[in-house]
Amino acid sequence: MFKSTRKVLAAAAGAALIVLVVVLLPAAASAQRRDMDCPDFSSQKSAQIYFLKHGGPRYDPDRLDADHDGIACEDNPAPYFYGKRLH
Ligand SMILES: [Ca+2]
Repeated sequence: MFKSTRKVLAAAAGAALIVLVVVLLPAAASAQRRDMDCPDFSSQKSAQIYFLKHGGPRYDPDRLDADHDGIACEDNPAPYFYGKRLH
C-alpha cells in the first residue's frame, strides 16, 4: 500500500516536470524575445522585412529605424528593400 502511494507520487512529480519543460519553458522563451540589432541581419533587405513583420514602420520594438523614416538599417549591405509594406 505504502509502496504504491510512493509510485503514484513519483509519477505525478514526473508528469509535473514534463508539463514544466514542455509547456511553460517555451512560453517563457517566446515572451522574452531577443532584441535584434542591425548587425544581426546580413542585408538591409532582411532587416526591412523583419522590421515590417514586427510592426514597422508604425512600431519599431527593436529600434532598427533610428531616424524614423520607415527604412530599417540603411547602413546594412545590399540587397536593399525600401518598401513600407510586405505586400
Ligand atoms: Ca531609417
